[in-house]
Amino acid sequence: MTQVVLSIGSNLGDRLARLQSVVDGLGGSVSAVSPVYETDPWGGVEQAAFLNAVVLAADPALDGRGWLRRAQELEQAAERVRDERWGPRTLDVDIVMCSSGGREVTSTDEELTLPHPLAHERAFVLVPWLAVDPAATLTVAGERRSVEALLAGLDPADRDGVRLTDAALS
Ligand code: A4P
Ligand code: MG
Repeated sequence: MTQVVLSIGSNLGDRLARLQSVVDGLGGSVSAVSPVYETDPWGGVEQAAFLNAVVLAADPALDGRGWLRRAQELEQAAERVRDERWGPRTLDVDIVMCSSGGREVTSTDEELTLPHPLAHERAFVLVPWLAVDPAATLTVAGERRSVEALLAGLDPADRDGVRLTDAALS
């Protein structure tokens, strides 16, 4: 059994519908879904605000690569065009972390880096993740850290750029 934490985001078109397509596409594998947040763009590209959420999912048949394939299929279904790095997108599905048999899976492969190398710096990942799993932990530079502490260590301006919305994924 592998469990994953997925970060999902959209800033093009019907953003909420794009996020919902992930929950629908994963169906019975989904174990929890965070609230939806509107977030200032991260990464220095001038672009519209994102909607972001975090989905927890589990599937006995998928390993890390299998999850990456599922994530890319969901992006393709949302007509994602790979254009500018960190630029606008209909749907982005990133694997924040993956665990198998209760142990965190690590990978330094460029194709699939686990845990996601930038997740700990991104309030748009940490805020929804903490909301859906207050006890969440993430390994950063070989050290297991609570998501709560990682979030507390970010620039307050980054945290303020992540705003809870009334929208909900079902
Ligand atoms: N890849 C490696 N590891 C992973 C992983 N753990 N999960 C590879 C997903 N993919 C992983 O991704 C590039 C390659 O990363 C893939 O081929 C995959 O094999 P991509 O999605 O094709 O390209 P990208 O998304 O433009 O680049 P990148 O670096 O993945 O960007 P991010 O990290 O996805 O960031 N601001 C806000 N507020 N909210 C957002 O959601 N998203 C981004 C995109 C930028 N700014 C944002 C947001
Ligand atoms: Mg991505």
